[in-house]
Amino acid sequence: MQRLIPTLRRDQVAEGLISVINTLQICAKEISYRLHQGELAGVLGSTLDENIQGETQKKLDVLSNQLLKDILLENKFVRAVASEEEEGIVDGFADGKYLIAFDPLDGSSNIDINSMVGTIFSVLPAPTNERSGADMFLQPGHQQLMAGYVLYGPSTMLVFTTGKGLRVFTLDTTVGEFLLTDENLEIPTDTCEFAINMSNYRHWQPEMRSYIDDLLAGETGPRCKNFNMRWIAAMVADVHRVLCRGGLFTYPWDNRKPGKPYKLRLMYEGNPMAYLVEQAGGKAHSGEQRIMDIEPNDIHQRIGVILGSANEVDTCLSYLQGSQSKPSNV
Ligand code: FBP
Repeated sequence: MQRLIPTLRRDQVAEGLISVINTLQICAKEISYRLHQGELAGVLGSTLDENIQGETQKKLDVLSNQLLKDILLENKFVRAVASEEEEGIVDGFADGKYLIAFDPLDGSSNIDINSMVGTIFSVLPAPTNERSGADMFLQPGHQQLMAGYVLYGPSTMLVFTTGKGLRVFTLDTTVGEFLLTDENLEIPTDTCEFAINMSNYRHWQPEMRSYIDDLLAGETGPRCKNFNMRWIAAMVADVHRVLCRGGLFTYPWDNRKPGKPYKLRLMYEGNPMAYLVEQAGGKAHSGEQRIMDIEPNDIHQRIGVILGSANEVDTCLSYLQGSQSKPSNV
């Protein structure tokens, strides 16, 4: 089986990006080790702090963030990093070519129940103009040079793209190496599976409720087929399932918190996942536009997310845009 770095060389990926992914996989192995040690490593549970998003920080959120930050900032190709756990960006090398945005441990509420979590990353070019600070990161997702995630599940997997399809590597713990296990994941165009936090039903727009109502109506409803639902409560794991066998994942607009209608973050959740999904033949939309075309206004900006099997994303959008003629059998 092929190892990570030779695969990238074969794909003629730029040396700087190879160096960055190499650094990321070093961090991933360390985080994976701590997670698999679980309670034995004494890192489960929460800190007494909240992150800048107002969410309780898990000890492993803090540890993963520190690891990624420290190790990435030693890489001479890294100009700066932005993290879910950091209010501002952290500068690296002044002549570094790349900006890395990451969610160090997505789905961290799953840690204490020994369920799946992951690290999500997005690599952008460092601007050559006068831009500095957080402004450097404010580029639309279609500028990403590389994006991916590490899924810490029963096995640890590294899934990423440099714009030439999706590569999937699995950590072989006997040799401590990521080995290529899938060359080119592709998302089926149609699906019978969806992922949404149903407990928010009453907070959604009527159009989203109507779309979900029709999925739930099954084969006797307007969609004329039965749909199954899955919700792992970690975007990284839900998107991984969508990449592996199709599906629709959404975290839509809701009105739970006045002025804060979205949950997921653009720079280190929406954009990297959108890049992967599109590379796998799927679609990723905010409900208003293609996610990768959004011009960001803040490194912690939140957006709506609807992604997955292309035809199902289109159907969902047709409800949201009020243009659906009741589908017969999509
Ligand atoms: P964190 O990165 O802070 O854990 O939050 C993001 C997230 O976990 C997503 O991965 C997931 O889709 C969503 O929150 C789950 O939200 P909910 O609490 O509604 O199930």
